[in-house]
Amino acid sequence: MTDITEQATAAASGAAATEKFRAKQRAEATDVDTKRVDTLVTELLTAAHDIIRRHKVTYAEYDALKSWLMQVGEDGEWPLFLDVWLEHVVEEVANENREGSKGTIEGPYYVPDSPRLPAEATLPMRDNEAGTPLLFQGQARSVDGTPLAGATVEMWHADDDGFYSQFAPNLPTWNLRGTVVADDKGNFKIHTVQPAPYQIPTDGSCGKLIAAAGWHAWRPAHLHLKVSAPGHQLITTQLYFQGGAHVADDIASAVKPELILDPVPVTDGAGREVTYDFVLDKA
Ligand code: MBD
Ligand code: FE
Repeated sequence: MTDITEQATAAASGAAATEKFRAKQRAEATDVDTKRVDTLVTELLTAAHDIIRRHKVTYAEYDALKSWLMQVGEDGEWPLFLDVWLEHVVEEVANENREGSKGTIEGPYYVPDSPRLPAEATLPMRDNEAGTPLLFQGQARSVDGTPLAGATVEMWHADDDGFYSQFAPNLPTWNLRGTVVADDKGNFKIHTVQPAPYQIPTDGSCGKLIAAAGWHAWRPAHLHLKVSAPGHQLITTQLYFQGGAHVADDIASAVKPELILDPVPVTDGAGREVTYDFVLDKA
């Protein structure tokens, strides 16, 4: 029997992210506002023209850009590229008037309809899933303080090797993904394991850009969350860990001071625990 372990590749995770995004986009297709497209694309191109003039961009550089852009498409890495380097500003603008908890970017690895779980639950995981056990607990409330009974807390995160289920090979479909339904006081208790820092794929076009520019490819360890309740605005956010690698230099620029957790050792038993409440703006 041959012993070939399927490897995580930029092209495979890019293809999965592209497919997931297309599925979402089919449901959300919107009308085209010609004036708006004209304004935005003209300004974007004008900014590019200015850069070319200011830096006297050469034909060799223009051709390098052209082949790199073609490669991003072939690798399926447009979702990764855009979510790492642009989404944080879209999020900033979208949520500038919120009064409740901070949000941050969604990133390319969300999958809707993860298994529904009760208010105290363990995320789906393998037997002996690696990593420090983590108890993440808290309450969902409205901005006026009202507990949000039956709020849903969707969580997804990388495993101890930095891999996301459905975007890397050989992981159970819903590994470390779940939709926890809070109790009648808005409380939830989620048992999981602490994720590892995440390195974006280095073997594809985004990795090539990072190497060419002398950047690093890391995101700090993070939990992704979407919290929602009837009559309230959904929060898409991420939470990080105090003192963790790359909290201060996230490649995706998605860390905010309010989003840094500082879990403490559990009093009896293994692992760490932390309490974090979500405050939702009214719809
Ligand atoms: C991630 O895990 C992520 O959250 C983002 C935003 C980009 C790449 C990988
Ligand atoms: Fe992530």
